[in-house]
Amino acid sequence: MSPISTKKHGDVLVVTSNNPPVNALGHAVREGLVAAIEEADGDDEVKAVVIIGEGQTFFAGADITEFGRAMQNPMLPQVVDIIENCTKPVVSAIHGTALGGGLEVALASHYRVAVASAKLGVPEVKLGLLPGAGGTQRLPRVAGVQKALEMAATGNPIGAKEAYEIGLVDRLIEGDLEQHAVAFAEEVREIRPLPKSSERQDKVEPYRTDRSVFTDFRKANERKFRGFEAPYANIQAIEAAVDKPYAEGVLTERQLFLQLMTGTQARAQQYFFFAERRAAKIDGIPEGTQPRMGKRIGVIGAGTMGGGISMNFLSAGIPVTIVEMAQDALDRGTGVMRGNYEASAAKGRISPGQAQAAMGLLTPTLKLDDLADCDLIIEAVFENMDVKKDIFAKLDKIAKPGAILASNTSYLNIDEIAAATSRPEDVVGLHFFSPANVMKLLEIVRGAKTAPDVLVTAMALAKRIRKVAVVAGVCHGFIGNRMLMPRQVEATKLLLEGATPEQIDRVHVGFGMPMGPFQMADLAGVDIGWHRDPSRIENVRDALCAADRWGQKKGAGFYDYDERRNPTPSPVVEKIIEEFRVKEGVEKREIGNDEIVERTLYTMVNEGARILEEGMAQRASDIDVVWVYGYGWPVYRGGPMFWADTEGLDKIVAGLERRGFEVAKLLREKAEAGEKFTR
Ligand code: 3H9
Repeated sequence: MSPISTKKHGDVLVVTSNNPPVNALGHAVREGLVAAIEEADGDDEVKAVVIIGEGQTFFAGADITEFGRAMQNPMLPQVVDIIENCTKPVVSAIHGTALGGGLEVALASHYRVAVASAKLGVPEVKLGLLPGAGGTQRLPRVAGVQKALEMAATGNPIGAKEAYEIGLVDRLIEGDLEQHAVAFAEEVREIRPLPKSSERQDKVEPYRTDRSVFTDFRKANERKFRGFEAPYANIQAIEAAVDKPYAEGVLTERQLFLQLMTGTQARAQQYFFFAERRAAKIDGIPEGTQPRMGKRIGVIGAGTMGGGISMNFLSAGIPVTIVEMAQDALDRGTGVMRGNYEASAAKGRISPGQAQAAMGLLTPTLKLDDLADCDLIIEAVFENMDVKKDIFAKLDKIAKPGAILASNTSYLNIDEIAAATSRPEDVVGLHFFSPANVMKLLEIVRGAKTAPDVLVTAMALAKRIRKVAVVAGVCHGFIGNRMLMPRQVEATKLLLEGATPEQIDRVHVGFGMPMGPFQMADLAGVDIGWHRDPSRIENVRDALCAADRWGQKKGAGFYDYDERRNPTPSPVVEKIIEEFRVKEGVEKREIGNDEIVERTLYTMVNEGARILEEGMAQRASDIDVVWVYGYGWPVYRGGPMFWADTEGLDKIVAGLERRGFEVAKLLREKAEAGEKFTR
């Protein structure tokens, strides 16, 4: 049965699409839309058409699962042209989201009406693409060049109210959408000529002589778009909308679309779209497992981590009880949180009312006993097993039956922590990344005895606080930090052998990481994990710490910093490295960038393979989600495991062997079998 059905309301033909979950414009939908327009054209009684979506949304875009496969006619560019060329006025009635191809259908319609909660956007850039069904040509003609640039190159949608203000939506609807859309269609049914967005010139014409909008936009977003191909292709296509007649502009759009579609970046970004959604699926959970309650959260520790974690829940409207040992630490912690909310309000990201409401949900206390009514308690004190065990033993006595007891540890053994309680099935790791109120990633660490409904609750809460969660097994450093270790070890060895911090960081930044290993150490603090004994100097890091070079916070670390935190290479560091080189008897040599890649990135892939082999990650794509959201791995390279696949696993194995590393069994097996990690 076709997902498209038609029915008449008087002389208006209502075309309804019912293709759950998101009304993607798959083949059957496209075919049905064309048939519906033909029906309208061929029926004299029909005077106007309304296109509307059944269920939660209007069309959320092309069907991404069709990409990379042989597509069947009619293709979307044909469909939208058929809609625009309908001899009767076509009204798109929008609720939920009109995204990508969905907005292109709406733009090809002669009119658009929407409910106020609807969102309109062209997120193709996030899939490494551009709107390929006339969207880059019609959007600037309707919404204006500046807005089209913002929407297409960032992929962020706009709300219906804004869309109405800029003329992208013709009327905002309150009440029943279908009924009002039909009434609107009745109003406009006699108007001729039909307004066609492809023919509009008024909003693009002024830019033919003044190009500054494009140069300014490119410049303003230089950092954000670094390394990505799609944002620039989007800009170029919109430039064509200004420079060329519509018929020629769409040819440029098509050419750029095909170029992107066949490239590695689009493949990586589309892979990642599904990887992110797959991560939410937890293996081995009995069907029908229901989440436990998550109405009140307890957080132990009001430091940077505890405060950040609390803010996630407060912002989502969930009350938090936060515990500290001393009043001044508690006051300091809550003060920082308040300051963060106020800063967000000052920047206009939230309203002052929202900031106040969030802080109103916080109960600060010095008594652990006050956590008795919490459904989930997250411990976020410093990394010390004895301290954590002590806290969990106390929680065991305080927490109500069924409460989930979580640790925010980044390395320690959850099973050992769970053993300090009489209810290990209620214990789970919730590893937030710093700054916890900003970073999207959450590692859910599944202990040997963690109950299925505890995992389901953790996943559901993660979604509520807008985190992307990945399930990890119990091992030192879980997925993310465990893979960071070989990188760190090799980067430090490379320093002694002759590479500089700048060279290694440059290779990583050139690869697309937001920063290199030494820039990251300086930002996080070189002193993290330091033994705090200035007389015990066993490596470069000890020497830096002993010399008070703790990173950005001290104005000196692997780099020297000025007052504005601009880094410059440090002669002091060079000297420290030289001293160690002599002491260790390492000979200085020229290090090539290839060697840096093989020793710091191939070794991460190798560790990723071990993690998979040991079942510490459920699937290779989960590892990629951890690295993209936790450490800023460039999404256009898909993540370390996807990247390894694109490099070629045999190449990775050869590189590791050349540098004398033991190759993980799974990696070798896959390379020999000609298989990939991610497909
Ligand atoms: C395009 O339009 C190209 C054209 O310009 C040109 C062509 C020539 N296709 O995210 P959710 C699935 S490119 C297929 O969890 P939410 C998704 O995988 C497209 N499947 O829900 C998931 O499946 P499962 C431009 C899709 O409520 C299920 O739907 N459009 C598609 O949190 C639920 O998804 C976009 O990029 C799709 N297009 O968010 C929009 N979309 O349950 C992409 C979703 O098996 N989509 N699925 O895991 C989204 O941004 C969000 O899904 C949306 C709903 C906001 C719509």
